[in-house]
Amino acid sequence: AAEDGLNAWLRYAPLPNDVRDQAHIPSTIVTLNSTETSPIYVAGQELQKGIEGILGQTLDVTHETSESPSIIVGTIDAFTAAGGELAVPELEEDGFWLSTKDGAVEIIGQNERGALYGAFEYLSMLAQGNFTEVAYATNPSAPIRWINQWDNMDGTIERGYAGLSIFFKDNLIVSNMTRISEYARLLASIRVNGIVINNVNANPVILSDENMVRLGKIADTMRPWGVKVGISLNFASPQTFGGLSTFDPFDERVIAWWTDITDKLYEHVPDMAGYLVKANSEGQPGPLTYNRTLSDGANMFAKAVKPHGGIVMFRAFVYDSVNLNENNWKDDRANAAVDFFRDLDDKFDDNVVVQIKYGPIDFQVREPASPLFAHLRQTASAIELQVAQEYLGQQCHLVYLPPLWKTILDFDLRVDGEPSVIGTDVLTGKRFNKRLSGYAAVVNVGLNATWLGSHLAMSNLYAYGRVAWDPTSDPEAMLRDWTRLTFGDDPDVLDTIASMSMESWPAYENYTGNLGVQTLTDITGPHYGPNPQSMDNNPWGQWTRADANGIGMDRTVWNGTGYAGQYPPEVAAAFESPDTTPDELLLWFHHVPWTHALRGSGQSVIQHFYDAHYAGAETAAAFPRRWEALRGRVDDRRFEETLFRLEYQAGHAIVWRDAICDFYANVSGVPDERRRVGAH
Ligand code: GCW
Repeated sequence: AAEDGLNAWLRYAPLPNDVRDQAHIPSTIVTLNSTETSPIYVAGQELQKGIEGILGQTLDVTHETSESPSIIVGTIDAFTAAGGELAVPELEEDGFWLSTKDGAVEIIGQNERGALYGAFEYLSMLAQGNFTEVAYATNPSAPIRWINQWDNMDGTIERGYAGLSIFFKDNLIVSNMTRISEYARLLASIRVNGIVINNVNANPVILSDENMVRLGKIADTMRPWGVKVGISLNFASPQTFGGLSTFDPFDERVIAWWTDITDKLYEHVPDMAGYLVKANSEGQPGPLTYNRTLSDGANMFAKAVKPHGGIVMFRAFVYDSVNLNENNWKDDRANAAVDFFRDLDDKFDDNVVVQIKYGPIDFQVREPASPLFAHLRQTASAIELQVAQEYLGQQCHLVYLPPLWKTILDFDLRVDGEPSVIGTDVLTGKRFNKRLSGYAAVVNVGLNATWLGSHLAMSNLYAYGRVAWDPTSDPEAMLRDWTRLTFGDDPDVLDTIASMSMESWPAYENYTGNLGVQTLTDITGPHYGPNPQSMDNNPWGQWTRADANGIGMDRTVWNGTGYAGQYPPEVAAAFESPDTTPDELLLWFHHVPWTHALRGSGQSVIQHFYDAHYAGAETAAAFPRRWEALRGRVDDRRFEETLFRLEYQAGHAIVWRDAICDFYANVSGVPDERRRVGAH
């Protein structure tokens, strides 16, 4: 049972006999590369193991092609060289062709990584008892599909809720690679092709000689799974770690130091993916210290990795928390990213990718899409999502995130009045003709045997990979696949998990922060639990401006912080007025009286707060009851562990409801029409 946790959606649980009987698959696996470190070899092993588990059939793996039908796995080049003929539609990097027609199975990748993805796809079908004949090619929406770990060198994890790091201990990379290899397998199955292993708040000791050697081991461990490794850098390393007197990116010694470090790293990791850099943000050092621009800083690293084929992910999460003042009506942290990056669009080297959090503030329960996506026409860009539920219940609450991500990925920025949908136009690179673009997600897997500390939270990790491959993926369809793979195909289990998960983010939004006011959690500390009073008078610029008269940030151009004007004209015009701003973002863009009537329901803002909180808590209260009905249909351990979490969530949702309702009843002085608030 413990193993089920580590295998996550790759359990390869036996199908029932009557289902097994319907499977007619070839009896041999042919791998067109037998080198043990190749993804093709790994694909062969995985197919063998999966089919054994799912169907109870033991297949031979060979690398000799033959006349009899087989499951053949290889690259398109190897397949053609072996005499295979294929009318395959155009495959792009990491793409694959899967055909199960005519009793044979062809799994053909554009490269080895793609072939491995195809093997996992085929196994996912089998594991779900899906034996239909298919023949199709699929390609990734974007070349960058990465994970960011916020793991610290001492083994703790920033915003980690599932135990200590699988990568680090005592300022060293661990020497036992078991969990890292298991993680790489999961990542390969969701088509993630890169991982940055250390926290963006980076400790330079990652660059020690011993850590470079061990980084090489991690890369060797992950390479067969097609996952490339990268690291986060601390901008001040030349000084704090290298002993130089400066870290000015224009200083020759600094440039030489980084070049040397980079060359050494590539000796250990010849295919290192690149660097991730958080600079001049939340106390981190950066080029601004020396009056150099952010692009000057990014380009210094870009030039160092360029000869090795590496890229630099440079975070757009730059803001000045020292000079923000809530008493100034025009001050707004949401403006920071565009203010910092707008004029740099033609200044970045071509291997720099600006990595942009989905919204302008910080992974809130609801944010508008970052307007920076509309400003970077020449600079490569990637979106940063968060699988770690930092502001979203920290894996103690069930919150299925793809519906939230979809609000961003489906958003049309209308750049120059043309369709500019973030997922399908911008992040694919198509809209602005970019070679590099894509996705990064912050993931906080730890040593916990469920990876994320919660069985149900794993659907977010699974769906992340699928969304990065295809941003139009349907949230519920992904969830149903994940559930069948993780819990089997009992229809009640499937329906219960699917419906609870689909209701979970709307419920969480209901019992936390509504109408775009942000999550209303404790931002002075753990980002957990209700703390609406912390959402004003704080130096971080996460404000609601709530007082006796009203609530919300006035971000209009005519009277507010001007943030709405950072969007292209059509979008800016819509956000400029409360009459055309969607209700769910009303308080993000406007400061309104408590009695302001919502467009949709006609309800007042304050009454909506009350009603939404009661509705959200009610949804959460039903979760444990709905789960209870599955007793005996899910193995005891996962049943009990999940029940525990859902009961906790139901209780905590009441804590949230009452804290928020009472707080705003006091601030606004407007009572609940239905007399619930203050009366319990
Ligand atoms: O919101 C903040 C988080 C920090 C994080 C930072 C960032 C890694 O609370 O923990 O630091 O965002 O994204 O850089």
